[in-house]
Amino acid sequence: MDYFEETKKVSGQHPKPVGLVLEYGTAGFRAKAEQLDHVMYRMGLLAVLRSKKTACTIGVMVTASHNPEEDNGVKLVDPHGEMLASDWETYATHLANAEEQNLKSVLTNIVEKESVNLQEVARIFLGRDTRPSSQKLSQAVVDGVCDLGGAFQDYGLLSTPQLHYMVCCWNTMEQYGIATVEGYYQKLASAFIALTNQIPSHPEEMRQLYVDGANGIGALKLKEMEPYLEKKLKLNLCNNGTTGKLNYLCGADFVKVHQKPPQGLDMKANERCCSFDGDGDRIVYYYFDQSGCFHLLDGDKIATLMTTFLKELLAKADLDLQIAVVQTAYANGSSTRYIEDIMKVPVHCVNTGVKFLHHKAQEFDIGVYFEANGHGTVLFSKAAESKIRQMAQDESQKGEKSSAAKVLEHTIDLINQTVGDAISDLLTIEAILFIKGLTIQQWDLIYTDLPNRQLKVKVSDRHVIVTEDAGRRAVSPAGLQENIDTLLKKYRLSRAFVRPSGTEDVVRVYAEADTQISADTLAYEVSLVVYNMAGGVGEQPKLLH
Ligand code: NG1
Ligand code: ZN
Repeated sequence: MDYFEETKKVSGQHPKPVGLVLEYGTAGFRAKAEQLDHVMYRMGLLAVLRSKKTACTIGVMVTASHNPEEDNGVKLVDPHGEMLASDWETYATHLANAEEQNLKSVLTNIVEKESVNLQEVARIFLGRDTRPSSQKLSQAVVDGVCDLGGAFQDYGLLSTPQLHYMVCCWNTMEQYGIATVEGYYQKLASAFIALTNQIPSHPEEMRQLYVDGANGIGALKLKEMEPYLEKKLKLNLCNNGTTGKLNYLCGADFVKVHQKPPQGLDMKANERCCSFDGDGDRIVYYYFDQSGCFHLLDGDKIATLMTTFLKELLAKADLDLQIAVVQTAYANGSSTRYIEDIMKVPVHCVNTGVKFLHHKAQEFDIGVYFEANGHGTVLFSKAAESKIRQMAQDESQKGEKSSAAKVLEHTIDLINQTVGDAISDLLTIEAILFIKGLTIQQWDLIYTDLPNRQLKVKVSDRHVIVTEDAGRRAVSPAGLQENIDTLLKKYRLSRAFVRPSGTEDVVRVYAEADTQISADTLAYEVSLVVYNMAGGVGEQPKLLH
């Protein structure tokens, strides 16, 4: 029998727009929703091959995260809930771009190269966000899965990290947790309750949290979870998707990039607020002070808070475990200096993209990783986890040592170790603030961010920019980096870099310096250099203040 016979018949129902070329980028495929039907179908096919290759369940998530509502996207989730292996990203790109008549040969090629056993059974878990296009696109994935005889379970609406969690649970025979949404809520809620029970009572305002749900799936899922939290936290949810548009003037990306609050959130001075992104895997916190000044606590501040908490617990429990922080070039220079010089915790800088942070963090007993945009989590090695659990359950241990080990154990259970998770991060942060008795203002004071600015430049081909050193230096086009270096000399405490985005057709520019005016001017000047040297299109960059 010709294994790929069915695909020949059905792929015609999911035609590829002529000339369309897409790439499996930092977060899978992303494009306008109407361009993606064939990609979804083909990712259904690829997921079956990946499942047969690994003899495990594979996840397929339909989402474009913080992108506009009109966009959509898809990514595959590997057996332990991690991002797809990089060789398979290349296959994904080939498969998505193959002309109809070449589909079979591209599939056969993957099977041969990877020695995929076609007799192996395949199982796929599906999830999707709340975009209007997601349901139909997810049906195209199902068509692909079914054409290659794969079994599937469609979870319907899920946050991205929930799907990662389901895949990991299933493939670990539910050692990680129960592979249902209730299982997820119960696991996280009981860890959160156990942690907050460490402190008998606290002022009412500590429990109040304002959440901007970006009008997306995170809002929906947080609402669903609320009853499990037994009123330990009073959540005021806005941008919950009932009226507003997904990610429009709201959500974590909007708040981080524009450094201002989302629309739809009525903030009063000193109130603790946070924003999710469109698929619930990022979170940033913020507040207004008495003088009306906006303070953002981004992924770097979150990483610092979590690392401080964990390091103090390790010391109390007298556990000799190595802890490290993983960041990207976008991490604020002040955070890196604080973690390295004051906290004496090693910091590693890797390429932008969660998979790079995740892999690096796996090298340590405890690896804390966060992107400045609020995507991150904490990984505990198997050995570290069992040491902690053993100590927590050892009845001969008494006093501070034993209670620190117990807190560490609950923290492990509260953190989604498969991927950054806005709900899990929210609960972890709230528990830490609660246990340490910190207000958001006190947390903010740990260090002061250097003023910074992120800009985008449109060029005709963003891949003319090639970088090295974790995206911090441009090696091409020739002379670009030298020009940036010259600009840097004009400003104090300055740092700037450019790199092609992996999720949008733009070049990203980042600059930081001693004042906001300097950071803005530097970002503008670097953008101009990019525009002039890397084939800028459309309007020239403008100086924004
Ligand atoms: P790109 O578009 O490659 O910069 C963005 C984020 C990444 C990551 C991915 C996936 C920034 C500067 N970049 O990637 O950190 O989160 O999206 O969503 O925030
Ligand atoms: Zn996201």
